[in-house]
Amino acid sequence: MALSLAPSSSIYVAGHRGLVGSAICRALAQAGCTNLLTRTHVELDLTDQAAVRRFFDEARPDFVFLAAAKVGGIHANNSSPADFIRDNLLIQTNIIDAAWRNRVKKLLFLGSSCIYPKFSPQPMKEEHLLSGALEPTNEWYAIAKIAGIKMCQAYRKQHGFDAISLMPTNLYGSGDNFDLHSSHVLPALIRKFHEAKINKLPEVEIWGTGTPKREFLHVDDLASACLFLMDHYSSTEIINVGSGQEVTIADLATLVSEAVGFRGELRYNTTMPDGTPRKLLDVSKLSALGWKSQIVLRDGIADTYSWFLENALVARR
Ligand code: GFB
Repeated sequence: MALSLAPSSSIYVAGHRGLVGSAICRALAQAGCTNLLTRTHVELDLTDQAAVRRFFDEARPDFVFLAAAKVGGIHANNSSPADFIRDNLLIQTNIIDAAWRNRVKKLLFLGSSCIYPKFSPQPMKEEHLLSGALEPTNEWYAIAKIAGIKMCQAYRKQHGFDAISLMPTNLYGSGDNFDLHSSHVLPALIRKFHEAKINKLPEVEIWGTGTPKREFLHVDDLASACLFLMDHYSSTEIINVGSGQEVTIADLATLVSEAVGFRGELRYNTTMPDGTPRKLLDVSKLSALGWKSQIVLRDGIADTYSWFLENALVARR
């Protein structure tokens, strides 16, 4: 049975300073939810089991949005596999267990589209989970996220804990990470094109061949889906959250260069990995529940570029 968020509900947003967590906080505030619990990394180290248990014992939230995670783009995933698998396993295990122990009414766990096999049929349906080998550049992160899904399912099966798991596609938007080593492709391209324009450079380097396809979802759309599913979904089955639209990296580069106003050349560095060739989510399950994304990619890129310009000095660069 689905539960409803009320203005007075006590809601813990884990990872409230990140791309996803900050968008969820904005959406909750817009929905009139005023009783939000947040803790910075300095106040609460989510990899510390005893500290997480203490926090839940004291704070006793009714609802939990588990948006805290170690995330990054293809290069970060590929070069720090130990950090990605360790931090994500610890964070999600500590929170899911402490939430159940403290009788949280409902928990929403965020996975990722990279949990699906590298050569999954497209678009990828929820039932394609664990049907083939993973993409090697991010299998460490993917395995941690799959463990999170299984933990939610196990706690529901054994304890009746209402934990749901959402699989978002590639995200972007206000508050993104613009560090060129650790970011995802969209914020990286915004920064590269912007700096090339300012410095009057003749070309911008794009990693890989430009042929992989990716589906992008604005983080405000994801936050809207999170609130919708917290209210309307209660199941052991995972559910995809995407825009249903994919573009090649080359087409994305053209869109971003137009938004930024860069007129030089694109140079493809094929010594950098492409990653999975395609990962388009099948969003028919979510559509059938009555939710669809609102922000088209061109508008979302313009919005993110504006955020970058206004926040460039404080953005994580
Ligand atoms: O966004 P991205 O880093 O992650 O890269 P993934 C997507 C594609 O863009 C790859 C290419 O083919 C990259 O080679 N690309 C081109 C670039 N130029 C750049 C650039 O300057 N920076 C970056 N970062 N990429 C991640 C996973 O996979 O996606 C995570 O590693 C997670 O686990 C996340 O699932 C959503 O889409 O390949």
